Amino acid sequence: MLLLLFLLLSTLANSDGEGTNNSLVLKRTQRDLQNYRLVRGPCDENWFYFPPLNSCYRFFSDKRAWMAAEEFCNQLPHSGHVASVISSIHDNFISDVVGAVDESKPWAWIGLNDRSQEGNFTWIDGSLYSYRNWAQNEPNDRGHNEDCVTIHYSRMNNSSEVEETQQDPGKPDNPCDKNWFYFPTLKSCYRYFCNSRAWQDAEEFCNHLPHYAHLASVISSSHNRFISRVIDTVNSNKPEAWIGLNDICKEGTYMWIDGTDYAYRNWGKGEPNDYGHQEDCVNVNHFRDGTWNDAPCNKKIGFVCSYLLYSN
Ligand code: MAN
Ligand code: CA
Repeated sequence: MLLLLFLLLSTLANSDGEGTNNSLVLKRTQRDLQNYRLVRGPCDENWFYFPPLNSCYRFFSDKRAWMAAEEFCNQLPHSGHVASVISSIHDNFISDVVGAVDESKPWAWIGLNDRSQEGNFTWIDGSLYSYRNWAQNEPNDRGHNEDCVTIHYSRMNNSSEVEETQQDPGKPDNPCDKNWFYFPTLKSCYRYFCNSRAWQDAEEFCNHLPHYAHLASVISSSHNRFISRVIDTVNSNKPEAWIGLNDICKEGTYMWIDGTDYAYRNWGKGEPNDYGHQEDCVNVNHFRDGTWNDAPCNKKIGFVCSYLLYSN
């Protein structure tokens, strides 16, 4: 899933002393800034100005764990933080800041977290935690493994939601075996093996692991990003890796080896092309970017296995 994009807040040198009476500021905001448009204002290049808080914001699409994102922000010239969100107008503004960089408005870290005490949410920059915009059933601390918060704006209605999300894959208390990473939506665990194998050998290797795994299926763009990150933890050069998709049984009819519906697709441009009429197995990272390619099944590359955490 999601995670690891992040937003950054940098508060400009504040000439009006404290100047952070948020409720007063927000009344003015709601009256004056209904049709707020992104402007650079006094901010550095590539940053956007939010006048009510006299602060600058920038979305970084680099994938980082939450704490690494915060440290990244701290080390920028203006010494920022992962951003707080204090009102619905602020929320919409931040959505636009993300959208300015990536139209799909992907998941992004914000500064909210309950890392120090479960259930006690605080903003890393010290803002008051009063505005809330949790998605339905959040925060749920799924797998007792979720202490950091992302935002995500739906493309369809531009409504906002906030979902607490998994922190680093591989955090010590993740419910998967050591070196495996948890994907809560499917309650399943993933690991990338760099040892090169043909597709069928890779599938058999997965089957013989303690948990009876398969080559991984991919069901969504966030799932695809998650799998890319799992590979990154072993090799950040974005190596091609087998996943469970194949059209071995019938040319052009793709199936996931674990029985997952073939609905989500993330083919690279021009793929699948059954190049030389001999490509029936699928790998990710065709262009080192998570996209898929059909390739010859006897090609030897690394692969991603997954197992269900709670199988009946
Ligand atoms: C290129 C493309 C792919 C194909 C490989 C085979 O990258 O044509 O579709 O699978 O070559 O090596
Ligand atoms: Ca191909």
